Amino acid sequence: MSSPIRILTAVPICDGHDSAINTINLEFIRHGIEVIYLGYHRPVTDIVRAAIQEDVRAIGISSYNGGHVEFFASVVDLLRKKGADDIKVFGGGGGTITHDDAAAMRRKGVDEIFFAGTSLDDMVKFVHRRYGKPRAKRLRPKSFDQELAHRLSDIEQAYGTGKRKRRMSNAQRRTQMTKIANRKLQIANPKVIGFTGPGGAGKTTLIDELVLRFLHANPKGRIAILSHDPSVIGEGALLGDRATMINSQDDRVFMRSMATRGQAGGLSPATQDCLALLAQSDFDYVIIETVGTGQEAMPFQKNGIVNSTVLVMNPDYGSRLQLQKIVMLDLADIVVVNKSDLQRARTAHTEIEQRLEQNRPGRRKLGEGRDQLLVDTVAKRHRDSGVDRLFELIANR
Ligand code: B12
Ligand SMILES: Nc1nc2c(ncn2[C@@H]2O[C@H](COP(=O)(O)OP(=O)(O)OP(=O)(O)O)[C@@H](O)[C@H]2O)c(=O)[nH]1
Ligand SMILES: [Mg+2]
Repeated sequence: MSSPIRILTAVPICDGHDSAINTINLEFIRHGIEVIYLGYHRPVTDIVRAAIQEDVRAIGISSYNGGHVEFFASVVDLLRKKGADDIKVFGGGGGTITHDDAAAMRRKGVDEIFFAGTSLDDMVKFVHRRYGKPRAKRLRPKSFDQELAHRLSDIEQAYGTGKRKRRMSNAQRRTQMTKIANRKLQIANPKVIGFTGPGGAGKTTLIDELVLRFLHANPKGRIAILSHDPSVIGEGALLGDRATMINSQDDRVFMRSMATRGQAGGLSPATQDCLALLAQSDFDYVIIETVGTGQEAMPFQKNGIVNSTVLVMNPDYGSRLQLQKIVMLDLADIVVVNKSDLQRARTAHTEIEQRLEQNRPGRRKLGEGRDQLLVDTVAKRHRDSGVDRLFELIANR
């Protein structure tokens, strides 16, 4: 079985018309395509950086506010400049793109423009026909990010085609790590931090705020993010975290979005190996975000590559009884009560504090017991003091 086609979609800068692309995204996903959605009001540089890091097959742009001939051409030109012209460009903009404009855009290297009245089915067929086959030949990577992106694709594809077992043994992983280490990527020793928690608790928003603080605190540092969204084997997925992560669209941030491709528990079959590769690469921090998880989830292996784990909780988890059932409350190094602006947050803090108290050294009948940290945040507020505190805790761990 071949891996799903991965494409990136976006709406250009100064354009808020996202309703068309949202409809098209959903149709693509329904037909087995993995769509990394970057959002609206996006500059050429963000689109090209994301496409290279995500190593997509093509970029689909939806443009309504004019300037499309120049905008599409700039995307094609920048891809060429970056040595990434194996990533193709296509798109539409209803009646705002005339047939003459479309002809000019094709001459400048755009693959296809879709006009008003085209059926969604025709667009899906186009993507499968044009981008469904594997690339004939890989271009030699021109940059560190490009090389890393290609290797992450190789790992993901090997799992997709069944060439690699669903989970490697530790011995196999060590061999793989040695092979990776022997290649040319610089070796570093980054802090690897795992973020998990229920769907919608604010993990992505929080990570983006932490990235902003990191970029300010370390003027030359680099950070990698491995982000997950759910999908079923052989089906498509909406990988939408980039649309929320505004601060993370930066040359010093390498971000990769992965679909779980049928694996339960919050991560993808290829995650461990992709994480191993990132952890061996030249980053100060590697951040991993799971999909929204349930009570039983414990996505990060004990003594694995992840150094610290952060459980992001929504204040609205139910009652104290629910807290007894959340396995990660025993395992996380830091527990965050996000959305502290909400009414129930104060009660949530007290209840979770009491729950963590049961894990403290001396309180546990079995095992050693541990000191866990509890932090309240409002991730959607800029300059939130709780997020500042979380950043300090992570930086000093
Ligand atoms: C809906 C709409 C809005 C909504 C947007 C909602 C949203 N969140 O998207 C609202 C009301 C908010 C809005 C606001 C504005 N709008 Co408006 N809007 C439209 C409208 C009516 C429909 C666009 C649409 O979504 N079509 C549905 C899609 C699915 O169909 P389609 O356009 O025919 O596209 C086909 C293909 O091209 C293809 N396609 C499209 N994109 C892509 C991408 C890919 C990857 C692929 C494969 C295919 C593809 O899919 C369709 C298949 O049949 C158009 C007029 C029109 N009839 O086109 C004006 C229009 C685009 N808007 C216009 C304007 C001027 C504005 C405003 C500036 C108005 C104002 N003065 O405030 C603001 C700007 C908003 C902003 N921030 O950018 C103008 C643009 C004029 C121009 N460029 O010269 C238009 C053309 C109206 C007009 N005739 O004046 N708008
Ligand atoms: N009120 C409030 N809303 C927030 C806060 N932080 C995030 N949100 C909102 O919560 C919603 C979900 O945020 P995300 O960051 O996407 O949550 P997530 O945990 O990454 O979601 P999944 O990846 O889908 O599990 C968004 O609408 C955010 O704007 C907060 O501190 N307070
Ligand atoms: Mg998220």
